[in-house]
Amino acid sequence: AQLRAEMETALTGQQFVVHYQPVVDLPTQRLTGVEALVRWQHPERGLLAPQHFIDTAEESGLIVPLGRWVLRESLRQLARWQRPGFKMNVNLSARQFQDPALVTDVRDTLAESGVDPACLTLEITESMLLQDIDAATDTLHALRRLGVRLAIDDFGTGYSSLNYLKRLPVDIIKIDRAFVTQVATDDGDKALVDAVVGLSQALRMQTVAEGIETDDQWTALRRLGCDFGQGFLFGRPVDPASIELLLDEPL
Ligand code: G
Ligand code: G
Ligand code: MN
Ligand code: NA
Repeated sequence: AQLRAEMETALTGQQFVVHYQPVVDLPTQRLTGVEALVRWQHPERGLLAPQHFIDTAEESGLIVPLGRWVLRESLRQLARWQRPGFKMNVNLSARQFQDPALVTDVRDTLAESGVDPACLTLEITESMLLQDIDAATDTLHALRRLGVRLAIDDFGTGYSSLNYLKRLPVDIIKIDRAFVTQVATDDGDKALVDAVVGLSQALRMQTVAEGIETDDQWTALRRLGCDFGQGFLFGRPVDPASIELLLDEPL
């Protein structure tokens, strides 16, 4: 309860900040976009990662206004960084995804920012789709009609059946770090990533491998045909000024 009250103060007091992690084209390591990751600049405890507050935000419902703020803030950044093809990925929480106002919020925030909706990718997790797959599919279609792209985050850690993946209006599959860590050393993980990449290609989806930390992982994933990559090898989540140093044509 205390944390929740503190977070309400933090939201009005502008203590939240957004950091951005590079997403690269896997073969070339060229920067193609970023993922927005929220942090809390706590007055006493310093910069807090989401693991310290996202669950509380979700349980209390505060994730809805917080998520709305993250979307507005990251699209404001994207408008500044806009260059051909550069993409912004934003995570949606379960509560946000179920919020009846989500689609109009996203539409209005896009309009306010002036960015091309195709430059925004919204990330959802498999578990968010399970409760009511028909309602979830409707929401995904409505979001897609706005022109945004959709990604399934942490893929492989939930219970997605291949059967419904086929019917989901999704553009991108993000392969969870759990499968990337040993992709160069474990034949099982390699086979699994191979299968997910093959499946994605068959469904005309793109793949992003998450949590790439070593050259060996990068090489293995490139050979397996993964399209994009994210991980400490290419860049940690950093503040906006640090991303600006990486842009091809600096601001
Ligand atoms: O860098 P990292 O510790 O930021 O992120 C940890 C987890 O927090 C990730 O699973 C990520 O999806 C989640 N997360 C980060 N930012 C946001 C956000 O703005 N909204 C939601 N719903 N989750 C986020
Ligand atoms: O679940 P989601 O993918 O939205 O969140 C990304 C999380 O993974 C963040 O906490 C981010 O800091 C973390 N992360 C990103 N790249 C790496 C990496 O290469 N290694 C590790 N261990 N964590 C990573
Ligand atoms: Mn994510
Ligand atoms: Na993930």
